[in-house]
Amino acid sequence: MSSVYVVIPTYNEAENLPLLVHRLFDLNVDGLGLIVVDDSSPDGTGELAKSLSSKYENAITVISRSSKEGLGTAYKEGFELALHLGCDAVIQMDGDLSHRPEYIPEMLSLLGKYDVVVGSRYIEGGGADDKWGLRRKVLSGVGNFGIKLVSGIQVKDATSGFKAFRISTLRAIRWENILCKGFGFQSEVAFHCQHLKYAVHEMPIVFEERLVGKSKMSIGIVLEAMFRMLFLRLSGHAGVQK
Ligand SMILES: Nc1nc2c(ncn2[C@@H]2O[C@H](COP(=O)(O)OP(=O)(O)OP(=O)(O)O)[C@@H](O)[C@H]2O)c(=O)[nH]1
Ligand SMILES: [Mg+2]
Repeated sequence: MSSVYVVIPTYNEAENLPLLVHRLFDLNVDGLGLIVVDDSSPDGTGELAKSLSSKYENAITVISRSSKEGLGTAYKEGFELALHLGCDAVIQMDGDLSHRPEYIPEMLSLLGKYDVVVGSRYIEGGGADDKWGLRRKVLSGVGNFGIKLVSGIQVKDATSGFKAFRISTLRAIRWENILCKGFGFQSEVAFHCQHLKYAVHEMPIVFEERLVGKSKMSIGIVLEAMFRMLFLRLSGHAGVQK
């Protein structure tokens, strides 16, 4: 049993994964294990993750899915495995180096006080690096504002995909009711944490634009997030109860 699992969904991240894995294990966090959920990436990310595992004392488990099914379902499968294997805490993060692994020790220490820690771009000290041009910043800001408006989510960064959970928190969430396949998944989780009255703490992070590889963001993914969050708000938090 690892004490902390980091769950990373990947689709064509072969250029980013080796450096990410190196930086993660360089943190020397006790009992760190990695779960990579890969959707048969054409660039061989899944095979690469398996081959990296031997270099890091088999601390990497790879879930290989047969087709691209979205990061939301990938996270759910990764979390399920972490719960099954057993651990004290779970981190979720992107595999494109946008989320700096070096924030993880602080996130884990904050879990001593809080149920969930959210890496936040929209609080003092947080933000995005200069490579995020004005267009990207505006899109993200408007998307975050829109989602907060329709859903009533109070956390400042409602679309953050960099989070740390106590294992008890992860176990109590009804994952079968979280349906978004794209980044709306992040907001759905924030919504559930709020309605389960978890102690959620936002920690400032600087989000870094991916240097290599392609973004999987699409209009369909944005619309899915907006409609799903509106539905949740209107349906009176159905499915959130413990
Ligand atoms: N397994 C799996 N992973 C995915 C899928 N879509 C995206 N990912 C991964 O999820 C993480 C976030 O995806 P990105 O393409 O960076 O999307 P994003 O971070 O929302 O968008 P950007 O801000 O434009 O980078 C990355 O590690 C992707 O490789 C998918 O369908 N399946
Ligand atoms: Mg990204």
